[in-house]
Amino acid sequence: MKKLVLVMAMSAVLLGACGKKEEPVAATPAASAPAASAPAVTASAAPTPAPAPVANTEEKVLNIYNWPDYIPEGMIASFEKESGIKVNYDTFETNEALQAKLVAGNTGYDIVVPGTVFAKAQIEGGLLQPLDKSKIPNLANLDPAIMKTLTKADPDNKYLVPWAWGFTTVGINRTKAEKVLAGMPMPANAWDLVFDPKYTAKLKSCGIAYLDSPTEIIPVALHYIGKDAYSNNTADYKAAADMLAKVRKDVRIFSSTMIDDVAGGKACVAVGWSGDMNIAAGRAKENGSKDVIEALLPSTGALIFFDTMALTKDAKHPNNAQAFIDFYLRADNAANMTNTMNYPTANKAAIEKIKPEISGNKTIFVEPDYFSKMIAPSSFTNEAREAMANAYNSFKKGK
Ligand code: N2P
Repeated sequence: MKKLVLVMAMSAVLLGACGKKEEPVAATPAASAPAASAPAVTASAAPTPAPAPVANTEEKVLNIYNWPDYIPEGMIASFEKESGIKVNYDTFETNEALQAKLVAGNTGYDIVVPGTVFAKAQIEGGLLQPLDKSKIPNLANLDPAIMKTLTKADPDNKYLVPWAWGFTTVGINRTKAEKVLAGMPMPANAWDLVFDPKYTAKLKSCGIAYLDSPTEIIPVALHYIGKDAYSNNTADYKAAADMLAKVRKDVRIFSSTMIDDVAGGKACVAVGWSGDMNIAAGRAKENGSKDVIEALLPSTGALIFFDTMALTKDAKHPNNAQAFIDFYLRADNAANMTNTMNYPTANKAAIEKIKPEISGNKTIFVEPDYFSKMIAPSSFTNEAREAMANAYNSFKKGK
């Protein structure tokens, strides 16, 4: 019941931001996939021969490009074993890196996993191809409410299949941070820990880490200074860069794979992803550390992301890709992802298989009250994306 309420709250938030900003539609039309052949419906009593199964003539290979630390151990091996398909699994660290690959073309990848803030323009720009849904019966396991929210990026749910969702937030090693703050009280708004020089000047001695991507840092910086996280006003980006410049010297690590930095005590505060911060907390414990590590829920909200599987426009193994997507959409596999990676699944059939310590963790499955404060995904105009990249680069270079 609680989870249903959550999903409904989430849908309301995500739909609320509907149609706020539109990416200009690129000139290239989307590549079209062969139409799924629907079996003919017949009223005749005569036995109809079953349609001959279409042989999968593809070579037994599948190339997947996903985010790091996002798939349970053994999942690829078990797909390979049962399908006989050899999977090459590579990772990218930012939406920008994936976008650059897709734009350059000939990626060699069949499945990619963009965030919806980028996927919308990728669909419009013809960089992805529609799915043959007849090959993915387990799409029926997905939560219709979440699929509806995805129509903002993918109007008819033709291209995108949810992998997981989560949010960019502040992670903390409370034990180490409290020590260097030396009696200074924790702020109500956790973003102060990473954006207010009063805190960063102290916390730098135990290590401050930021995700290394304009579209992770700049939207939360805009939000922190009271602007729209998906602003279209270039002056706002200048203001965000000015704010960030004040803390630049205190930031030690820029990384999208900071789990071990946080778990191992190299960073005591981070702008990181919710699931990764929870993994870091668990890993520290496993390693025998007594430090308390937590993902925080800043009082003003955190930045939601939605990552989705899609076929590249020139995927050489679309059937193998669809077989993998179908495999991932089995309730057991989706639940395994959430249980081990600490990111919520959009798979409704998986929900009952999620461990109580995960479903009850408010920094993984946030409560409806908090959900309403969160920053819903939107999309950026090209101009805004450029302003964002400039603001981020000047921040990182320290000029
Ligand atoms: C998990 C990766 C989360 C991706 N390590 C954020 N879009």
